[in-house]
Amino acid sequence: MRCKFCEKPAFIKLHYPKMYLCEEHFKEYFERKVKRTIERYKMLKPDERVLVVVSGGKDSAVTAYILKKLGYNIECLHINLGIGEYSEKSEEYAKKQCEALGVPLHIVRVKELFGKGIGEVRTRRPTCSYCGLTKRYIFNKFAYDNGFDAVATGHNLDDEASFIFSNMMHWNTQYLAKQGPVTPSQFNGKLVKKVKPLYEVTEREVVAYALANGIEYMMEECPHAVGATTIEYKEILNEMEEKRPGTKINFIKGFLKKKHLFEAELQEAELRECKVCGMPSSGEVCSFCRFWGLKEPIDFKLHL
Ligand code: Q46
Ligand code: ZN
Ligand code: ZN
Repeated sequence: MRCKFCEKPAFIKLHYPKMYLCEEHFKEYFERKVKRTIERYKMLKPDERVLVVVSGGKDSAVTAYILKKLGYNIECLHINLGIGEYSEKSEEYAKKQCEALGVPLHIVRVKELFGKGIGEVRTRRPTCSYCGLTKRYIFNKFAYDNGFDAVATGHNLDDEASFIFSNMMHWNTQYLAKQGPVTPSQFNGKLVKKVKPLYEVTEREVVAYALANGIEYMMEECPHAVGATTIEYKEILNEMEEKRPGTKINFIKGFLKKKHLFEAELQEAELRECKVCGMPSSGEVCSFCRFWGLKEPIDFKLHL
């Protein structure tokens, strides 16, 4: 098969829209699509300082790569979760990726902060639940302490569609109301704006783009991800996508149109300042400080 736009052999067959593309035209297509996503949802202004959270995996690596290519002012943050060899390897990949891009990389290690890694805490809380809480707090506080205008994460279309699908299955309207490609800055800037530039590209396209650009990334899954139900939802959506190309993107777009229905149900908890760290919290002490038993805030300010 040949590329739709030139004589070169096809590098990829896209299912929606259905077409064959050579490597060069696929790169162009992917970059144009991400650029359009950023513009459509008004994610970033050209002069904003953006912190990209890089895990070592493909999605965040591609996010950093493409934002740099599109001319954004980016720096990267890697959070080493302290999950044994998995975290050591992930950090190595994050370093390689940022070196190849020529972008500053900051590293925060959970084990250095608390003496324990994710998965080593004795708690009734599920591992992924406090892992998520910890990551979200650290990247937001890091961005706030260092004056970044936005945090970019690598969530792709498959992640978003499966997340919305699973939350609909459980009618978690509170979560649904808060989902989207952009979360604006709130609470006097203490909650930094969050953006997802890969919101409209599929996982398959991200893998192909990484391959086309020689981006190396960590392929192993986190040991705690095994058996996660989100993987099952992804499989169901992939099956539907195969039968009806466009299922995922239409699902997401439909959701964004109807999101106001969930927003109407939203009971916004009154936010106040956490007594320990001063960051937004629904209770007297925020869930991060409570979980890790902090007595003083962690200061991530870089002393350059
Ligand atoms: S939440 Fe859970 Fe992930 Fe944290 S413990 Fe591993 S699988 S890394 S995206
Ligand atoms: Zn071509
Ligand atoms: Zn706190």
